[in-house]
Amino acid sequence: MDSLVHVQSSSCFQVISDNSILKNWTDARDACDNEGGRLAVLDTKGKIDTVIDVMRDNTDFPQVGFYLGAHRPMDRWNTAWPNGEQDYIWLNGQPLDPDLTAPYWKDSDPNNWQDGQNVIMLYGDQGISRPWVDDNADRIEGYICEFSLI
Ligand SMILES: [Ca+2]
Repeated sequence: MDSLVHVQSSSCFQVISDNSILKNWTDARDACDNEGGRLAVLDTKGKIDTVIDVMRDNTDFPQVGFYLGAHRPMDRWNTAWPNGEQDYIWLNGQPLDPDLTAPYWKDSDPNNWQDGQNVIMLYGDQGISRPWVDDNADRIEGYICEFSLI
């Protein structure tokens, strides 16, 4: 299966992992917008756990990253990183809540490696339980769209 849809109380999510339609972060954001959704804003524990549960069943997960709808302000892309995780905002304009997100980061991330990491994705190389990484927005990867049900 190329994509999965899972319904949570307020949203459903579509996981895009088909090799033929992987995208960079900006194009992934636009693709979700064009479908009437948005790149996934995982700003509650319920949403995070829902998506991780979906990923557990996705055999592509270890090989493919999945962009989320969180980014550094664009005027800080590819710069040194003064504020760490606090630099990130969701596409709804809200900052990340470190108390919520801390358990999901891969060890050593977010690290803004080589000052070039501007967006957040789920990535499986450290195992499913701690899949969040900050990464380069230019990589061609999978992505997760969110559609509101309310
Ligand atoms: Ca990183």
